[in-house]
Amino acid sequence: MKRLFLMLFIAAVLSAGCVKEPVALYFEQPVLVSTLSDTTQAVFQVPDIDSNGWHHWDSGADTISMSLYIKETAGQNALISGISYKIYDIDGNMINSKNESYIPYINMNARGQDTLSMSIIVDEGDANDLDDADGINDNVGEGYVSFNVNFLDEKGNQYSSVPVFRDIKVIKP
Ligand SMILES: [Ca+2]
Ligand SMILES: [Ca+2]
Ligand SMILES: [Ca+2]
Repeated sequence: MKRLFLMLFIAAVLSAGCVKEPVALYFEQPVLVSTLSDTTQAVFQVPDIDSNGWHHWDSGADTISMSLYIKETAGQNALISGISYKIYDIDGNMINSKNESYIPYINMNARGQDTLSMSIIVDEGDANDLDDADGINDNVGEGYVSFNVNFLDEKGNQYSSVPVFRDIKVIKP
């Protein structure tokens, strides 16, 4: 009889624990936090190859590789499907964006960490947009680049990390 009472007690405790389950579900999604390895202003030296000024469709461009340190903080496995970046002018207008997909996806274990790199390309068109946005057409401009890490949980739900920003500048070399 005592044993039966004990079993009922345990069952009661277990079922009481289940009541909290909907709250726990909220925590079942992976969370990826990303930080830039280098947060200093990145200076792009974009050549004006034909010397007619920076223009869209002209071939001058500069590329800088940027590294993102990525950490899973919610204790859930994740799959990284890609990184996207956006370039903004000094007023916050988006002037370009690019996605890099990882095939196959990169496994990120719960509480795991990884470092991923992405090449940021600023061409003459981007350089001209950044230059002109500050109101002075002087072949110097500033803006921002933002990064999002795109990932899935083990059920296939898709998420994106909170974007991180880095200051950028364009000059003619
Ligand atoms: Ca040009
Ligand atoms: Ca210009
Ligand atoms: Ca300018």
